[in-house]
Amino acid sequence: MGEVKEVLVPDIGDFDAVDVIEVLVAAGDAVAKEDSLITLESDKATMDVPAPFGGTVKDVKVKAGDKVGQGALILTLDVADDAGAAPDDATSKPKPEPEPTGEEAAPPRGEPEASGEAPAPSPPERPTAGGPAPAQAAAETASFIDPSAFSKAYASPAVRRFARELGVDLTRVRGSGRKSRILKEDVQAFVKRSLAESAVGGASLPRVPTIDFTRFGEIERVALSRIQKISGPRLHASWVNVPHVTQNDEADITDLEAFRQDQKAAAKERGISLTPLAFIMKAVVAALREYPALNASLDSDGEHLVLKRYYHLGFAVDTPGGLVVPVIKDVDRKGVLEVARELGEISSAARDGKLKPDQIQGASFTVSSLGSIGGSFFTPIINAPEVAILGVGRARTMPVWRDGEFEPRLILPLSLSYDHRVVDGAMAVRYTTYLSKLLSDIRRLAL
Ligand code: CAO
Repeated sequence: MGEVKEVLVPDIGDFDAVDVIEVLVAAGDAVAKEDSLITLESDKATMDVPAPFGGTVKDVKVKAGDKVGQGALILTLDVADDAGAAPDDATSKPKPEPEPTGEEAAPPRGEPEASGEAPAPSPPERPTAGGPAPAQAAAETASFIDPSAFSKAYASPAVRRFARELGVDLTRVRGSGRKSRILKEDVQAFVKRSLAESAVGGASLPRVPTIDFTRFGEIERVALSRIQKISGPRLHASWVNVPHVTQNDEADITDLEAFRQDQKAAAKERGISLTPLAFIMKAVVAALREYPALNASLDSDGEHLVLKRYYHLGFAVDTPGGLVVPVIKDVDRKGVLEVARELGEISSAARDGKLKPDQIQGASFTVSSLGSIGGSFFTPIINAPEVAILGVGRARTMPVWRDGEFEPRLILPLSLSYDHRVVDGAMAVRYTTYLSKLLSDIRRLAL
């Protein structure tokens, strides 16, 4: 059994009572000289206190949440005989680490580089040639923290080390810890996100600046939902990979609406909510039959179009957890009432989070209807590798010039986004014109 030594909080510059935010060791742990023991946090920064010598932790005297000042007892160490240099002063300077910039390898301004009398803290990467001699270590323990380096640190040295190992520029990482401190998980999330982004198209994209909004006012950070985390990268992949063009058009659904109102009560008796969307889906499929290139996917060889002989329509559902896109299969083989029934059942399963895997797969074309909420035209993002998506806005009664006079007509806004590699503008507008005709005269749907 070696000698038991106390490890005290070293001089921490102008700060006299700082929070202990992490205790990195426990009784019984073997620590080497310079291993981090605890992490302290002031108003502006965090730093680790390293072990001044190696040994076995005997008794930890602080816990997370304590406030400590210079000279406070951190822990006692059972110092092994061969534990390396054991300075007389049982404190070791904390290790604030400067931001990982190009200046990192250089000693702090005005500090002699590797001098035995180094007065200011140095980053751990700095060559120590086997560690300082006892006299130097003693001199270092008597030194002050450089307050400017301290105030620059927004992550613990352990996290900085972790970030450096992964080549992560911490200035681009948003901290989720208290006072926006960057945690290890933030670095991991940043790496994951970067990998996902670079997988999109292989090229790196210009970056949106990372801003500390707390500089401008109060903020609240809310976690994205599971669905948002899944759908976000897919939407992004489509947006950056597929050259989108959106064709806006309108359909006069006055007659369709009159027919729907006529049928609504009877449908309701059968437990079916007969909304315009069921008619729109039937019309979409009839138009896809005329323009099969919109019910297709670009082959991964980039030289073929895969035309689908099935008509499975995805439809966007707004759920409490975010956007999901379930699928109604074989819309061409179902009647309007059957489609309406499935729309109701599947969208409530989606809202309850009860969709089965086969209900969210296999779409050949997607419809995104915001009509029950409001709005007119918008740019829906293609559900790639599909090549087109129809956005539907809210129908409004508008004055329409017909037979020499204005008539109030119910007009439905339509927005078709298409992959311009596959569909050209002429085909897109032919498709929406055809679709508009079908919706304006639903007798055509029966043909
Ligand atoms: N114009 C005017 N009224 C419309 C309409 C339109 N285009 N579409 C629906 N309505 C009306 C319906 O007729 C119904 O009224 P009535 O009961 O009087 O008939 C009411 O709005 C509610 O419809 P609904 O929402 O129950 O049914 P729906 O078939 O129109 O829509 C669904 C189903 C699942 C598509 C919808 O609930 C939904 O989630 N929409 C949001 C989709 C979305 O978020 N898209 C964006 C994706 S990109 O972020």
